[in-house]
Amino acid sequence: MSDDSKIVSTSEAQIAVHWKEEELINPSEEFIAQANLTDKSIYERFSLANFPDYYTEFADLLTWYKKWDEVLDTSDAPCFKWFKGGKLNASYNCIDRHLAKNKNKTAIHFVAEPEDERVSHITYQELYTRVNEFAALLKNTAKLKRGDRVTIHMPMSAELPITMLACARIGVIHSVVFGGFSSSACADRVVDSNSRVLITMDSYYRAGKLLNHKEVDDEACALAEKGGQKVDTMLVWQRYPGKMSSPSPLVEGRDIIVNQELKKYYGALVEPEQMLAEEPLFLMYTSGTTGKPKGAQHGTGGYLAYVTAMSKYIQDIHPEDVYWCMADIGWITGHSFIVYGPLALCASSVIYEGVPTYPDAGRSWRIAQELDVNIFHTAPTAIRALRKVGPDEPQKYRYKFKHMTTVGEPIEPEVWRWYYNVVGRGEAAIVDTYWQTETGGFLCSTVPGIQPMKPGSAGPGVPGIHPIVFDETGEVLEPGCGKAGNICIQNPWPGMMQTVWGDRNRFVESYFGMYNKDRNSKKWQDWPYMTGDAAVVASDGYVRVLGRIDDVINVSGHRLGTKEIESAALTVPEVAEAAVVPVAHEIKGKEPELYVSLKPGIEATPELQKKVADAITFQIGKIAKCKNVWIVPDMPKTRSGKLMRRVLGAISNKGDVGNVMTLANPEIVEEIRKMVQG
Ligand code: 6R9
Repeated sequence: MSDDSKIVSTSEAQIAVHWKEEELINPSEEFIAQANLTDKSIYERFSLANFPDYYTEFADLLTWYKKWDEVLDTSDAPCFKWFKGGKLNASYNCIDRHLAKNKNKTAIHFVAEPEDERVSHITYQELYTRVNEFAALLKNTAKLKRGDRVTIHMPMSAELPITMLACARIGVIHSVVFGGFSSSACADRVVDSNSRVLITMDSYYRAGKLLNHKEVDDEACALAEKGGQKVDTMLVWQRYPGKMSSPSPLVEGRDIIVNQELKKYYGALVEPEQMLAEEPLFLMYTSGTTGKPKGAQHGTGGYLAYVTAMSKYIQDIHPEDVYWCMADIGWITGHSFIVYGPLALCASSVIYEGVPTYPDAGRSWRIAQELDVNIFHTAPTAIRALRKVGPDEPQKYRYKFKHMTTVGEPIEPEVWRWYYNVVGRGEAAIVDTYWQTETGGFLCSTVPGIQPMKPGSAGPGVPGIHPIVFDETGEVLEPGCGKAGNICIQNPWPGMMQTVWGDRNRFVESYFGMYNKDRNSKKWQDWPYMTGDAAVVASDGYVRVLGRIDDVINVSGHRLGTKEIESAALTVPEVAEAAVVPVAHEIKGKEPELYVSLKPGIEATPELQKKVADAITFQIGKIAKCKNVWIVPDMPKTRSGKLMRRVLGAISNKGDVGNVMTLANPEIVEEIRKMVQG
């Protein structure tokens, strides 16, 4: 998650990185033979010298009403406009254009949590019908029009992409808020985007419980009104069509039950709006450590072209594939790689309700087996959790992945190898995709049909992306120099956010503040995009992301990436998860402190603590010796599964843990605090 704290000195990151170089692993011949992209000349074609014209190859994957007049307009840099003057519609590209050949193909497999509900399969024809009907409702009942914003606070359901695509059809800008977010997080986003319509669902299942979701949004409406934005229409989808499964009463004059209202529009067709490429498609809020969340604004043509190309070339999706991305649609990964990318390619995309580990550790692999999923996409946090609860579980099921993705955090080589050997049975190609909410699609990854994999490294910039690493003075750190710095991207790309909704200045300062020398420059060369991540580039060009700039710890003038220490801890077989935080030290400046959780059934003992400490000294050296090794029952995590090092850091430094109520497991914070502070 990006935040404003990224404008910090990268002097912290001038480090000699002590992580041994991992061996390269080649994807199988079988994989390469079927891969979408095996032509190595792509890197030449997509060289900086050919920028920006090479990106028309991506735009050509889409169907346009009118081709663009200009590939890249830099006149309002760094708010770049891609494929200027071109006209298209995202819902048309994800649905209508597939009907002639593939109307009977499954677009969405929806897997409900209660296993006796079985899976529902929505064909492209049915998706077309349902998106048209809901678009008619949005237009006529909710009185929405092109350019309006709508907040969508829905759980994982087939109705969520239907809602998004219906908005896209009529040119309404959607702002999806992760379903697990609280009423106040939702209200902030309603206010910031000036949404007068909120779309929700009455209830949903999570780990065995049917949650009353409408209640959360009743509260969100009240809070939004206090914040200055009245929600005049709340559209409520029913989890069980035909009956309300929330005890919260309807609010007269505001609430409309979608499933009833839709009857007025059965059979309706709505012409897709011909959107300019640069018109916004959606907002995705991303939180900062300071200030209110930022609405990353993504455009229609550039974004859709970019995610379609990434799904095709990096995720290697073919129309005949069954593809499952385990993320929640409420995050950017779900937008780009459950909805827009895969559907633009006419793939079958799996959406599931619930959590991967309920009712038991085999759920994910059962879903994969039942639907014959062959491309699987998840995050290190889920991989670690699945490894923890059921390391041998995948072997019990019949499924065959040809390709797997990891995203969201650096992955420890140890965890990577379990993913590769056990989940992928040593056969599936893995791509480690490094990117951000703001970037729309991938920045760094291997192209699986061209390059070998390196556990723990994302890979080089994807074709067209030209990374560069700067130190805090703006000096370039050359690949192979062994030092880490702030990884930036030299060139704009079509998936890049257009601006922060309603706050151009914040966009400029947060992402370009440090390395741009002339705020009035109209040249793209003057606006390297600052990711705010520390990374080191090996001599082969592979990028290893160490974490946010502020995740780098300076110990006695030696700098250590928290990930290196965590990786070392994870080489101890009993350890399931590890997190390192910096603790202030009078003489050394900072000292790392380590938190670990153990695999099930393993007891915390002083011997084990010592074993972990020794592993770190062994793997990295005495320099990385931790002040303490705390064995905790679980790690504090966000709802999206990101390990909250900030919270652990506050505990270690006896500081304020801040508001932890939006965490997935707030109760664990107090337990750890007692353990550490006594
Ligand atoms: C897509 C997404 C972005 C931050 C990013 C970085 C971290 C993402 C990564 C990775 C190492 C990877 N990150 N992918 N770190 N390897 N493959 O996660 O977006 O939620 O905005 O987070 O996540 O620190 O800056 P977002």
